[in-house]
Amino acid sequence: MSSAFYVMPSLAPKTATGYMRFHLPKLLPLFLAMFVSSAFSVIAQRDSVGTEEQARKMFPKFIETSSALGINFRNMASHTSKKYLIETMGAGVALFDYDNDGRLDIFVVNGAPLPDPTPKGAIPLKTGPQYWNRLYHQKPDGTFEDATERAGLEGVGYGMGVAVGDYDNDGNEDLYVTAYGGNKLYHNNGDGTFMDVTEKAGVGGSGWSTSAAWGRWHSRTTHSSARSVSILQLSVLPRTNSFAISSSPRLHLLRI
Ligand SMILES: [Ca+2]
Ligand SMILES: [Ca+2]
Repeated sequence: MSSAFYVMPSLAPKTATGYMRFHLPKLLPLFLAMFVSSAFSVIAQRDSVGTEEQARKMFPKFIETSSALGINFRNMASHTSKKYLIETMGAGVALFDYDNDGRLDIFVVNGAPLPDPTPKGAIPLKTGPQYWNRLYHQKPDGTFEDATERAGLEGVGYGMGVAVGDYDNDGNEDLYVTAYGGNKLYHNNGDGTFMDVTEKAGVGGSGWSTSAAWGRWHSRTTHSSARSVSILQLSVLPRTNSFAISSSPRLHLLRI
């Protein structure tokens, strides 16, 4: 704010005391106005800061931190001139605590190389680390480390989706990964590694599976005891029957 106060030279006093006596009564309203204006300015700024803080809390912004936190993953869709349908599908991701340390870890599904053109009936296979599925273990400081090889979760085919569920109730989350050409069930061994138990469980499927889900659909009481038995079932959504959840393959793995 700028201001000016003028007096006629002939009326102006010649001493400092005289100046004070002459000007002070006239300057008081100006000083008062400046003080009030400054006070309102401070209050307005404080209220503005408070409003911005409230806005930040109500509408938080997200910052892309993947690389900074150690996650360097790129989905390899292997685009061809034929533009096959599987190239257009986004891959799945799972957030789960595979080592039970209280921190969420990340599993991401990856594709595989596709010949251009791809011969009819050919099953794509992962040919190198750039096509691997990836498991990222979260460390105590919030950053992630690649634990794929240690866990044995590189995968084999053109991956699509992933479903997390502790199918054997041993306290460790297991993984079911869908793909084009066959799916995989990985049992969590509880020591940072996983075991491919697909064949043993009989849930490999075939063709092209996209989504899968674990669900505890019902429980029943055994005839031999009063204990309630929960059944965790697995349903897979084949691309060829995308309008209904398939009942096959259905996995029944029972634990109390
Ligand atoms: Ca964890
Ligand atoms: Ca388990």
